[in-house]
Amino acid sequence: MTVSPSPTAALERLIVPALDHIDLVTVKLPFVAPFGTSVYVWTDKEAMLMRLESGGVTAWSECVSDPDPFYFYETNDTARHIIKDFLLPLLEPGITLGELDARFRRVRGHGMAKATVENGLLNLIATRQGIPLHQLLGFPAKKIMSGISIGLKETPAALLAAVERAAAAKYQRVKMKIKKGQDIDWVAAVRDRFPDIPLMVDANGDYSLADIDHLRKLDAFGLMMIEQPLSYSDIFEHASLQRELKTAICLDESIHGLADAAAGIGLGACRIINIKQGRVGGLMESLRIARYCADRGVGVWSGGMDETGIGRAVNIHLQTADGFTLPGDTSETSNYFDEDIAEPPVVLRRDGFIDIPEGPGLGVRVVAERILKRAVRMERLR
Ligand code: OSB
Ligand code: MG
Repeated sequence: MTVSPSPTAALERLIVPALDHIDLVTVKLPFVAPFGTSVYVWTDKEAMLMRLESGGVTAWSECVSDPDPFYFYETNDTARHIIKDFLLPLLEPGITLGELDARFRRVRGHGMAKATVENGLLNLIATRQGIPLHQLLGFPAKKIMSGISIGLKETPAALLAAVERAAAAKYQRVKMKIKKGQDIDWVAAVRDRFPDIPLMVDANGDYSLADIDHLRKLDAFGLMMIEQPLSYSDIFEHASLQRELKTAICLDESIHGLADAAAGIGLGACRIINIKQGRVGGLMESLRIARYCADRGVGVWSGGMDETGIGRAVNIHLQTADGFTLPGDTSETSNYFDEDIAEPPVVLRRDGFIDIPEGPGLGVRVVAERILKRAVRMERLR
């Protein structure tokens, strides 16, 4: 095993700029179709956005929480509370991002809230330097792999139609949601029709160890991985399950930071990790996990939270980092929204890859009129 130097050393030396204004703007965007999972069906994305203004430069970030705690314990309201009452008071111009990171560690958990502030600062610093975010993170531009997450459908025909569209668009892998009672037969139907498509399933924690014989049936389908089959809070039982399965387990919900990734790998609970930058507390922690996994031959990919164009761009830039060897949940804007709040939309190239949006910072432009049209709450914090 190689142990690489810290992937965040240079970022930790960056200086927090003075901020003239900090705003939180919550927008509500209807999904083109309901997104069904074993835990909830979402019909729109209610995203809390942060806007930082510093010396005439504006930078946006997106809190990836939902209004509800059905996927993760944080909600838009808990994130607002933590940001306002605990994180922003620690934000002092002139300190380093390393010092800010150390201060944020006193606040236990609430990674999505922390990531919102951190993402905003990194976007602001990159924008002020006139460089794209991926370059600030220390990685050259490259074409980004695509992947789609298909929600639970009403009928197998609807599922097959969605997979058909994904295959035609050249998505590099297809993830389908499963739940108890809507799993083996549905996967079999997809596999039957698409014998070669890179396919995986995501259970969002719907099963228990009592289902081990049932879950073993998934081994027949040549899946890339099974994402979070057992409880959202478990690592230990996933290790028991992984020993019984041929298919790799990927942990999503259980991974809140580097320590959880180390536990998952050390216990043999997973062979792949889904890094959602918000869930693990930001881009710096994501880079640490990606490096830790790469040093141990464990694949990682960038998970999605049905983000608007702001959060989607963050995920795209992150995937330039070493270690992101697997296609993630990065799909076209049109998969979620008729009209996003940022331009340009994410589209797949003809080869199924995605281009990094060009320009300083995130490379996407937030359209003010669309923010106003979609805003359900605005609060000036500073
Ligand atoms: O489990 O990965 C998940 C969306 C919301 C909450 C949890 C999950 C998801 C997705 C969609 O699977 C990912 C995306 O397309 O952004
Ligand atoms: Mg998942």
